[in-house]
Amino acid sequence: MRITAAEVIVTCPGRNYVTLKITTADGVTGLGDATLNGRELAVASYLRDHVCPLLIGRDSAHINDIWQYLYRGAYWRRGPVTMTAIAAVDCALWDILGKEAGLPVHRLLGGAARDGVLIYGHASGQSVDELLDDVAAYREQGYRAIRVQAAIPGLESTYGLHHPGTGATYEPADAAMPSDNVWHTPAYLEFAPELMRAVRERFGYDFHLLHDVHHRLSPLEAAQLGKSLEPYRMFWIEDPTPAEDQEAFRTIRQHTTTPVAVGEVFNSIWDCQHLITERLIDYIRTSVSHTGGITHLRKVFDLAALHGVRTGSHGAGDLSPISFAAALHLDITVPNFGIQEYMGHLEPASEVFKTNYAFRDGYMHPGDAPGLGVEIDEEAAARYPYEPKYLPVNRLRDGSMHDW
Ligand code: GCO
Ligand code: MG
Repeated sequence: MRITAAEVIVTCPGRNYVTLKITTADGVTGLGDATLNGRELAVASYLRDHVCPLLIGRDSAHINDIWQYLYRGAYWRRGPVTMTAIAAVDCALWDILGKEAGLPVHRLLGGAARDGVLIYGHASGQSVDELLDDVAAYREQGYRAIRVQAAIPGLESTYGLHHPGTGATYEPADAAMPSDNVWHTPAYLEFAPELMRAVRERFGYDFHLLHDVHHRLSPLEAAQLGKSLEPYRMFWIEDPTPAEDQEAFRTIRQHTTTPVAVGEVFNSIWDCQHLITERLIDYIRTSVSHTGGITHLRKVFDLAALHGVRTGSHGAGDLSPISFAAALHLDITVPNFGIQEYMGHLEPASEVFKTNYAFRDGYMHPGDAPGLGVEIDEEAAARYPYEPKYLPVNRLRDGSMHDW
């Protein structure tokens, strides 16, 4: 059906989200997530100023052609801003197609290949004891896979933890200007195996254990970490080194059997081509909304399937519920699915985004509503206008900037 409108909605129900809403001549609407954390307004402008005008009058069912038109036609290919904008268009068009067909998107993708989507939750603590209590709480809720992070002794602050007293969902983008975290690798390398030992000693091995390194190590340090964690049989260590250096993963691979995941900052298949074809990683973490949408992420996942690499998409709170729903529709269909991250969203987000996915017994289910199954309440969205919100930056003790 002919596209008659394309609008960008920016809202901040706890965290900034950018949503693209496409409307057809029949009045059918489709939604896509265009949120690029910390750089949200850049994508809003890219869409409003350079993409929305190009969509008017096109056939919403020509998803492949519109994708190619926006990718090849722009001259400037790839990059987080471009690929997030294209992703939003792509997801909105799949949403429309599903609504027109009266089918959930996973049915359009060939149907479910599993009963549910295995997810992992985020346990954290300002101390090991606090972390262990949080792991217990996730186990009680039925989680079968849990990421653990805890405050590193000797450092003033550690990224990726609940702020004391804030409850289950942590929110890393906490300031109008980026604050400084101070990082010290030796303290971390000493602490990480102690932390995993404490978790396994208390809870055993009957659940998947994950950990995020946030790109902070050199290849050899990452290899040391991997070796030191081998007794705790990690599901994965995530982002051990800065992700753009694909060759670094060869070094890690040569030294440890701890599985490695990477990809939340990738935007296209070209960012992970060698990682996948040379089998240097175990899990590819690219997300639907930062990697060109369902259309492009399927290609990444298919390449991964050919080379024994499984999926483990990013699902942090800085991806909106629309993105999370799109991930679930894809996850439930792909043969090489591994796991899906689920951080959840801060409470006001549920006033703005009405979702259909459901958690049962450690698995997520995308639901059977036509399309992606998420709607936006625009009046509620307007009650939460954009606020500058940034992640902290990371420095070493001598004041130099360190990797994120
Ligand atoms: C993850 C991510 C988060 C990021 C967040 C940034 O694995 O979920 O690394 O911890 O910090 O996405 O906004
Ligand atoms: Mg991460």
